[in-house]
Amino acid sequence: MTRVFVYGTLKKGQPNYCRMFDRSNGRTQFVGTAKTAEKFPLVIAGVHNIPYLLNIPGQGHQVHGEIYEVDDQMLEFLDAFEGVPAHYQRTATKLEVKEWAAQEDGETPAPGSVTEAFLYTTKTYRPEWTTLPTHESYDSYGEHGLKAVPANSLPAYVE
Ligand code: PCA
Repeated sequence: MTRVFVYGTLKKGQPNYCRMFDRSNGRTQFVGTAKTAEKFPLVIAGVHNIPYLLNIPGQGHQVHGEIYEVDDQMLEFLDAFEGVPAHYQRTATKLEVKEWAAQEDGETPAPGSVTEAFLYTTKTYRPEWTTLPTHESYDSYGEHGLKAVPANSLPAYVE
């Protein structure tokens, strides 16, 4: 199992959450909520209004999201779905735990403790995206009005 931190359309209540729980894509288990230990610019960009975490540590906000454990099949699905490596790259990052779900096995980190997981960041962003407003917590249905445009077929991030 691999830990993945999601901050965008894969979060609970967001448009692609269901994909992580489609058993034909693999298996997923919720682990907890967290925020990135470092700041990153989280912007909404492109014709599909997609959230992108620009790989520029130290700028923007500590970004809030959810940690899931996924099996190899789901990890492969997510990598393909996120357009790795052209659109996003899967990178490891340190996270500050907010709340941890009770697990049968393994320890329960205290709120505020640091853990690690993979997340989808991008270095292949357009230069002008660095001037977009940054968000602390993504919500496709938020006041910004930039609702994510559903992609019905892969690749999801054709510009
Ligand atoms: N999906 C991934 C990266 C951005 C997106 O919309 C996520 O939710 O973390």
